[in-house]
Amino acid sequence: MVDLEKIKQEFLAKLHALNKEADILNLKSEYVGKTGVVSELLKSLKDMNPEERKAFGPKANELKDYIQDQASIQLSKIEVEEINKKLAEDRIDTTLTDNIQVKTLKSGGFHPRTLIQQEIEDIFLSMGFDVLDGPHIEDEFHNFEALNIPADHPARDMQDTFWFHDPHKPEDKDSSGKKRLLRTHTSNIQARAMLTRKPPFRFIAPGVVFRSERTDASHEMVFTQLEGMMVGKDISVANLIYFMRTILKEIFKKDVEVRLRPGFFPFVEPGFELDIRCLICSGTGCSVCKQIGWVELLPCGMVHPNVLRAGGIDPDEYNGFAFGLGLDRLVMMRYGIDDIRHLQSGDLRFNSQFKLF
Ligand code: FA5
Repeated sequence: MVDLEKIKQEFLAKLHALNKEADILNLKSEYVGKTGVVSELLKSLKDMNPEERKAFGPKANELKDYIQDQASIQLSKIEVEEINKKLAEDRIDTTLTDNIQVKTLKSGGFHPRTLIQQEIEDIFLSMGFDVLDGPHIEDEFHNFEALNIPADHPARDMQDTFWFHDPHKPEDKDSSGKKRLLRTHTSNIQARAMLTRKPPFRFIAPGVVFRSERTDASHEMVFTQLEGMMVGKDISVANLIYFMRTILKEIFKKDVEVRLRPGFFPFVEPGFELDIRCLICSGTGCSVCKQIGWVELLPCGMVHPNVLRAGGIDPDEYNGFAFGLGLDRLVMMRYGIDDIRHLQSGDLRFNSQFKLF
C-alpha cells in the first residue's frame, strides 16, 4: 500500500522551501495536476478491489484536497508579503519639504480685493445679512428711476454713464422700453432686492461698477463697490453709524480716524459722506487723497421714502439705511496701496505680495 503520509510530508517540505508563485503552481501540478502523483493514485483506484478502494479512496481524496488547500495558503502568503513589500517601498514622506518638486511648486494667491471682500462678507453674514448679486448690464429704471433719479434729473450727471449705443434708438431699449447701460453703482441691487423681499430684511451686495471717468490714483473706470441695505421698523441713524463703525473696526483691526459730513444722494435722506483719514500719507496729502488728507470711502444715509415706495414698501410703516462702500479704496487703505490702477494691472509681482492659498 502506498504511504500517503510520506507523500504529504514530502510535498510540505518542498512547498515551504518555495517563495515564488510559479514554483508553487508547478509543485501543485506535480502532485494534483492531470498526471500528478496523487492524481495517478486516484486513477489507480479503479484497479483495486472494493475493500482496498474503500480504505484507500477517501484518504487519497483527502490528501488531494489537503495539497490544494496548502498550495492556496502558501500562494496567499506570498501575495500578502509582496503587497507589504510594495507598500514599504512606495511610502510617501509627507513631511519632506526639501525635494526639488516641492521647491519649484508655484502656488497661487487671492487678489487683495477678494481677501477684503471675503472678510466683509463674513462680518455681515455673522450679523444676519444676506449676500446678493445683481446684473452688470442694467436698465435705467433699476439704476436710476427706482432710486429717485428720474430722467433729466441733474443727479444723473454725478455718475458718467456708459449707455448702450445711442440711447434714442429703439433697438437699444429693453423689452419694457427702458434704456440699457452698464450699472454705475451697486445701488441697482437695492432696487431689485426691495421688489423681491418683504421687510424686515438686510443684505450686502458686492460687485463691479462702470463709469466713464478719467483715471487717476484713486479713480478707475471699472471698480468695485459694496452696497448694504437694512429695512425694518424704527431703524435710526444710530444703527447706521453702528454698522459703519463695525465694518471699519473689523477690517482695520484698529481705530481709524473717520469723519462724517452731510452728503447728497437722491436715494437717501439724510445722506452722509463717511471719509477716512488717508492711510497712504497719514493725512499729510498725497495723490490718492488729492492733497486733502481724507478719502471718500463710505457714502450712506437713511433710505428715501420715494425709494421704498418704488420698491413696493410702505414708508409710513418701514424705514431703513443704505450705504455704498468704495471697496477698492478700502483695499488701498488697508494694504497701503498708493494707486488704484495696481489692482487692475494683472501684474503678478503686485498680486503675489498678498496671502497665498
Ligand atoms: C454711489 O455710488 C452711491 N450709490 C453710494 C450710496 C449707496 C450712497 C447707498 C448712499 C446710499 P459714489 O459715487 O460716491 O456713491 O461712490 C461710492 C464710493 O465708490 C465712493 O465713496 C468711492 O469710495 C468709490 N468710488 C466712486 N467713484 C470711484 C472711481 N471712479 N474709482 C474708484 N472708486 C470710486
